[in-house]
Amino acid sequence: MAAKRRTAASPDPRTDCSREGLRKAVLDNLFYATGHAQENAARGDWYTAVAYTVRDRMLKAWVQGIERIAADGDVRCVAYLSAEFLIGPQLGANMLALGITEPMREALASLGQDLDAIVFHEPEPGLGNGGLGRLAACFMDSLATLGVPAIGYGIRYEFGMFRQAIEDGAQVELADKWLRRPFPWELPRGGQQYEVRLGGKTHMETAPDGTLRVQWTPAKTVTACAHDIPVVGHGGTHCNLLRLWRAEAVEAFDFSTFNAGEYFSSVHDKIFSETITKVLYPNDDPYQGKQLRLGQQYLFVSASLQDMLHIHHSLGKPLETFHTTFAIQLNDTHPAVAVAELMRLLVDVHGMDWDTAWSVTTQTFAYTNHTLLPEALEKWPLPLFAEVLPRHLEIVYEINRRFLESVTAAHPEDPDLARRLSLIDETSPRFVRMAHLATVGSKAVNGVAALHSELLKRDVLGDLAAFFPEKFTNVTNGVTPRRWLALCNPALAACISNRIGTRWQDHFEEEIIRLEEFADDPDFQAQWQAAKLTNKQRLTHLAKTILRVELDPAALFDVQVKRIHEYKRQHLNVLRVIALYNRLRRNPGMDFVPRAVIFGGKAAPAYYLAKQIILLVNRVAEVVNTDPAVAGRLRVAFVPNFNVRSGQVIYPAADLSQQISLAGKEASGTGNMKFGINGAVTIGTLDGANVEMRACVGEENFFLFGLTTDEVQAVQRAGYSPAAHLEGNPELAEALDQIRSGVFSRGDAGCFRPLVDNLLHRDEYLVLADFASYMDCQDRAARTYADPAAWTRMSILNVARLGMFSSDRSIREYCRNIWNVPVE
Ligand code: F58
Repeated sequence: MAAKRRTAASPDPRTDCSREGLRKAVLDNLFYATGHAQENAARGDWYTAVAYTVRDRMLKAWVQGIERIAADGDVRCVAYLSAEFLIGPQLGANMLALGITEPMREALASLGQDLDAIVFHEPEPGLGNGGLGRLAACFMDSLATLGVPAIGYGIRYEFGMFRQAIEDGAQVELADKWLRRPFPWELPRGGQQYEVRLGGKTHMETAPDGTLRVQWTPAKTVTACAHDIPVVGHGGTHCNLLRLWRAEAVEAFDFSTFNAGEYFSSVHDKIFSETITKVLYPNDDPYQGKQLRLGQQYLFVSASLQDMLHIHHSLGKPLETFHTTFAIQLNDTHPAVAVAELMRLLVDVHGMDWDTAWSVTTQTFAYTNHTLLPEALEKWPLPLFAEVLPRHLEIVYEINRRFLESVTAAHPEDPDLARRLSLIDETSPRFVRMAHLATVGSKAVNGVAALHSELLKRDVLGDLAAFFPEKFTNVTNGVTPRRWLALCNPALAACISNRIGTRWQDHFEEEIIRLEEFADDPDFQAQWQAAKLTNKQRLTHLAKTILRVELDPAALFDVQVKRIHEYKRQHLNVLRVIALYNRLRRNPGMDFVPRAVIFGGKAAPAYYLAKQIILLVNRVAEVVNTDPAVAGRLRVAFVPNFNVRSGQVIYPAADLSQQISLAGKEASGTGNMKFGINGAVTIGTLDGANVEMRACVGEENFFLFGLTTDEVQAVQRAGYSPAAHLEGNPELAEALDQIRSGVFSRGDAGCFRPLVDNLLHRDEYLVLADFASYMDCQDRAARTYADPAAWTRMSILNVARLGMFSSDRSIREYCRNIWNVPVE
């Protein structure tokens, strides 16, 4: 009663969302959280004060969310296990979810502060490599928005994805010290700590009840400490949890050695423990087996499962019903050791019989695959696995023994099948195949786009899919329309909301289609174009300040931002730029649609050819941007350090989205969707989710080129000869020749030799085979762009018809078809 009376009279200063309330709270936090008075506060202090003010307003929903998970055993909770969560800057997204952006903007303006500048100041937690980690973050946003109880479990890397600098055209990696200042969105949870064992030996022991149990004597034990980040859904009522684990030494010092004077060995254990979660591995593909990485995977998996068992136990439910409390999704195979770990916890620690434990396990897990590159399938060398996880190897062997027995019994006619399906790759050296472990231990396996799921069944996991046909399914990826439209593109969002209201923000599929009827409306088209221009000016400003490259906002903004990889074919794009440049030089008076070609993306530090591609882009930019013959009609820019934050500026500014991977290589892609819902038209191959996007927007609203997956396979079977494509294509031959002879390397003829030789003699990703078709398609795109009404219509129809690519739709499908969790 008393509390109610206070609400009526004076609102709680920690939850008041009025302009005046926010203003007071920011000043209060400025003083008490940063120790600064208004006069001498720096931008970072204002950021901290605003962040704490917003966090206070999330805490009620946050605490209720945790209580709901811990108290309501009737609703199955989703546990999303992912080694990466690329959550991006939090402040803007959280204000949007709570609906307090505008009052906060006004409150800060009254204090002489600019909200946008403060939002832009926030360091970004780069806890992921790319698409896979960002997908996990979009899914967390959708789970909270749909009110599905969920915990995201992952790793709190001290150093996230490296910061990319470009020095003299080349990528340089710098450490990402995102925790230099305290991260205001996390709460360290002293109460949630679990011990995780590593290494050592196993032996049998007789339990008090007379049964034999395996005992694991580890070589080391480390503590996993929980750090919780709130994930608030749109509207602010539902809040879920992202629980990231940090490794800590069990004992800070081994005092016996310390006392003996061996200072260094005494701190060694502490250093080893804390190393486990020190740094994110920056390789997006192919997979590399490193002992520390297996340690990272196991640490977060073991701590997460112990945490779930603790929650399940606190609900008073019997262990046999664990799968009714949690549905665990394995985001790729990085957490797949969870299958063996849950078996160990149930059998070794809790004394459950193997068959019951296996039944619980296989009803708990589901596995999402994210790749079509066979070399990216994770496999661990047996000796390494045995050294880090001796008990788990025994469990894997036992799972495999039983599984292969069933394989041989079911298919006596195919004696080789057991070898192909085995969890162990018996080639020398021997490996544990993590995708096989994940598949055998899960009740569902999905790919991330329709084509990908088909190719998984046909090729990559063909034998497993034939053996478990009922497990294999598809859930096409999606992206959150909150961050990837409402937040990053306020100009277009306002234009949309003026016509169809704001309900599209959390009912995207249902509502956004209503834009279709305005596609030819001249007023709407004019507003649409104005919004795009605003966004292009924003990117122009960024390019000017950080790159000193002058872009023309009237030019066609033609953008390829994503990890740099040969299969994604940024070099196809560069060859095209060189060919355009040559055309302009040869014929300066030609009719030419001005273009700004923008690149961005990181290369894995040890990926030599990807780094050559970055250097080539920058060298081509150097030549093209300074050549008076092209007179600014063609510009090339490489935006350094592409990440979530810069993505939020780049996607909204694009006219043309480059999705040009070789068909059959990109599992889905999600950048394609982010561009699309921001009004960019796609030029792309029939790869990943491009296929479904094209079907949705209509073939007349998509620039298609290139070989299909089947054609690619046919070409490769017949014996592909890259050089053959030079004969009929003098533009291509000229471009390659220029790269080779030093035109784009300041006369150094050897500089790009590895890249050119690779294209001429190997060209695994058929760049030369698709070049002619790509050039033609680019010409079609330019002609269409020259007609603003036709282009704008395409742009509007792209947005209107991409409703299904909201991650809300993906999550509904997971809930219904995989997790068996109720959703509205
Ligand atoms: C990506 N994979 C796919 N892996 O390449 C992309 O097509 C898909 O849209 C996306 O997943 C989401 O499903 C990807 O990003 C990684 O970054 C791994 C990180 C850890 C090491 C191995 C690669």
